[in-house]
Amino acid sequence: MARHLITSALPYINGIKHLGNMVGSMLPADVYSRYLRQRGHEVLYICATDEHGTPAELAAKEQGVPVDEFCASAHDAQKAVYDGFALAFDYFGRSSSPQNTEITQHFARRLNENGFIEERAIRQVYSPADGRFLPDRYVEGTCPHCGYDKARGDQCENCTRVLDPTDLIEPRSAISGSTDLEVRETKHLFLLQSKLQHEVEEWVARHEEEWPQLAASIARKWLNEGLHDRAITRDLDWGVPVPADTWPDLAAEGKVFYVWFDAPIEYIGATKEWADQDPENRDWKSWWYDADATVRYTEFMAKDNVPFHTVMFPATELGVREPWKKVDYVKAFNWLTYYGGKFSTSQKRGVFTDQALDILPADYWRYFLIANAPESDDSSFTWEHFTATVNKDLADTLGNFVNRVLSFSKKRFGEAVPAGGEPGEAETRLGTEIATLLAEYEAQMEALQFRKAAAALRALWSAGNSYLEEKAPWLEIKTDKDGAALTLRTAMNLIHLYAVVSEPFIPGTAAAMRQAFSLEEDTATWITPDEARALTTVAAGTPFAVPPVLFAKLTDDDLDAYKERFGGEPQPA
Ligand code: B3M
Ligand code: ZN
Repeated sequence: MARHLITSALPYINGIKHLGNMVGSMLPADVYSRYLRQRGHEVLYICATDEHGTPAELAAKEQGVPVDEFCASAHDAQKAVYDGFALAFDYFGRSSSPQNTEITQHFARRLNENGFIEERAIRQVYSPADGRFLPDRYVEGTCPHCGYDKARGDQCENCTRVLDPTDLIEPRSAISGSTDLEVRETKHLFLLQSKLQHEVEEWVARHEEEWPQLAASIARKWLNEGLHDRAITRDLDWGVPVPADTWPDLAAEGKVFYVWFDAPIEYIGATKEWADQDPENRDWKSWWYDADATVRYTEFMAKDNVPFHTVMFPATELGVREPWKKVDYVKAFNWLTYYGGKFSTSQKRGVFTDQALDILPADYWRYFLIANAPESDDSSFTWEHFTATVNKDLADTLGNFVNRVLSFSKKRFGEAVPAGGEPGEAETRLGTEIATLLAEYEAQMEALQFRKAAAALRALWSAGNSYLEEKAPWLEIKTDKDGAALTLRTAMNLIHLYAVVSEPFIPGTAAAMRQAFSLEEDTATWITPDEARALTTVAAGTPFAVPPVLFAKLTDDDLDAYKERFGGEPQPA
């Protein structure tokens, strides 16, 4: 059995994330982790809030609280939402932890010893109007590559190219909007990525064939443009301090590491946080340091984060010259749009994860988002599509099946799975179909093809409906009571199977379906296609209860109310 190390891009601390963030990182990582755990693999799913950098400082300033307090409460607020979404992290850490400080400083010292860090005097953008040096992402302007006019000084979010603030055409301060910008000289640490170009290329070449095209092509594009030496320190109060033992001058000036330097290291830092809070987890290093071939590391992220994970962080890890685990598989996502426009945190457009949970339970969102994940292309969220999907797939195909079968059986046979009848041709056919669809579902999950896995799951649910329509136990019972008992018993076995195989997608509902049956020592452990074929796990005589309606049908009034509250189409840009 493999040991699966799984991480999803660390949500930035300043504010609750929208559905687009959720579907491009944490949710698919959770679905995959749950699936692997069910299959009996050892899984370590690590995530954390990304807490350093200017946006955190500014958000704290806006609220009038110290930045550490701001981060602590913002972390708790995000964690509460993720609990609401039933994200089963093994640990959800904080990049401002002492563990991350320790490992980040260690990485920097090692990179320095190995000749990959250099102190350089640079000329940096200073804004007299703001009274401060402007960190890269607080200089805005026009991208020299694609002409996007809201490009940030660290990266153009339109064409994903990594930038320096001085590359921008017509730069301005993102804080005050001031265009009165000066360039002043100050000393910073530079990571000599150009010296690592060749090694990173070799490393990417060994992996890219296995990576999905989206991740591989972005990595390639970045390497082809050439790795540039980059400043990895900033003039901020909040961040991992430059260690004084190695760089006393810079430490005295209060320089901290750039947020993108310490954020990926927090994948390791959070694993150590996990270990430190529970002595049972003390072997954290076996996941990360000199890990053997049984450890497989999968990362989840949206496409704008790909360069940092496929090139920049691997360059750091390679330059450290210690055997730190590097990513095996990069699952990258395109954008989820809101009616074809951008979800925007800053412009508050779209649906935020806390609002989503206000409206409906997590499983509605989890299913819809994964079934429509922006895998091969961007995909668009609309309330029309959302309500139609909920009604058709969740309420009609799954929920109605479960309630119809259990209620009818209770009415005619009482509160135990009915006995009688022998499986015949229809059951054999159903068993074969189920085994085939389940094998398809497994294959798609193994390939991390979430939309296709969701389609296979939906097909499994549909197979139950077709069987029920074909056998029509409500008619059968008038002439053949044993036959009706067989049909209902078989359908109840389908419900139990659905409870197991739907768990990664809709864990809350899956638990309700499984708990409908009083089976001793029942677990959500995976069922193989061959085991599923028989449809006899739930034996005659097993007591059951009819669960409350699993999914409420959404009405036209609901649809109107959602559109009214959130806006039914994108606002003009
Ligand atoms: N926090 C994503 C962002 O803010 C960033 C991911 C870090 S992963 C190490 O865009
Ligand atoms: Zn651009």
